[in-house]
Amino acid sequence: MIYTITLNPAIDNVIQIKDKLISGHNNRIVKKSSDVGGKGTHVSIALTLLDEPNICTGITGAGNYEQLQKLLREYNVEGHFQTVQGEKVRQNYVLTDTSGSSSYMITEYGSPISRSSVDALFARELADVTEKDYAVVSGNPSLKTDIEDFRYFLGRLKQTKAKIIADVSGKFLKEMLKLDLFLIKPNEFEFSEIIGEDVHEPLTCYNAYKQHADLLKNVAHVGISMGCRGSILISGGQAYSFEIAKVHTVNDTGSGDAYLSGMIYGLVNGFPPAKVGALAASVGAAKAEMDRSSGFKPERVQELVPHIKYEEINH
Ligand code: TA6
Repeated sequence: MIYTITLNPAIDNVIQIKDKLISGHNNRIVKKSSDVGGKGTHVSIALTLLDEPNICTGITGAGNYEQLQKLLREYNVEGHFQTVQGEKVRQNYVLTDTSGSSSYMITEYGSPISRSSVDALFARELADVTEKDYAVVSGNPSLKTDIEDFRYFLGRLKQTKAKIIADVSGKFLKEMLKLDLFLIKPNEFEFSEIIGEDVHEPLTCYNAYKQHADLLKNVAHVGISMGCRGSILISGGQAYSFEIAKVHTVNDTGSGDAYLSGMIYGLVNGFPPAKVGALAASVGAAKAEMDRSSGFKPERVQELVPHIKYEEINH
């Protein structure tokens, strides 16, 4: 079973304005919608759309939880979160425009995780996790979280012996790299931050990966996404770079989470690396065509896969 663990989920208030956002001007709203926010929740939505069974869990506030549940159920996902009384699901804001350029994310900090909520999560929602399962820690806990409490969470997770997938950044990713990990999927900026140098092209990222092999020796599979410059996947001694699919971007929020979901689906189902990366790129692109933060048309994914250009780079 695949468990997605979101330690700081959100409700995304998606606002689409006409043309580009101009400061000092009255930017008219064309469309408003609410959607599921937070990264692990998006992975559960994507895996469900790919017909891959999964359990959507994590820690969140009890306030607004029913609204989050309602939004998840629109994608046939049932949330199994450990809720904390006196706290609420944070509200994020995603601004997009009709020009198809990138979106703006305006996010609340949310509430820090506590050891008591971690213990409750492992006593209930994660009680049955074993070494046969996958645990996807996707999305950082609130930046207000004490790193010792995150370390405590990781210690509990390590005890389950599950195969761990990490899509976190900064100090949280540095902590997770101390564990044996099944997969990480930083973007170019998150990868640059952990290796301490700026890399933004597929081959420079791959060379940097080789130069920092010691830092990443505990990670079985490494994906690095680079926006319009595509992505690379290093897996099973092979390395490939993938171009992005040529699609009309409506809202790129959540595309990274969708990309990760395609990678997870491919790896869990034993696909060869080239097929894993092509599927991941197709899911990420299919998401970008949608106006909300999550979801995509599965049939679009299948249409895009054969057109993803890729090449082997570990010469
Ligand atoms: O990756 C997309 C997304 O999860 C949005 O839904 C929005 O909620 C934002 O990222 C949250 O990012 P954060 O890093 O604050 O968890």
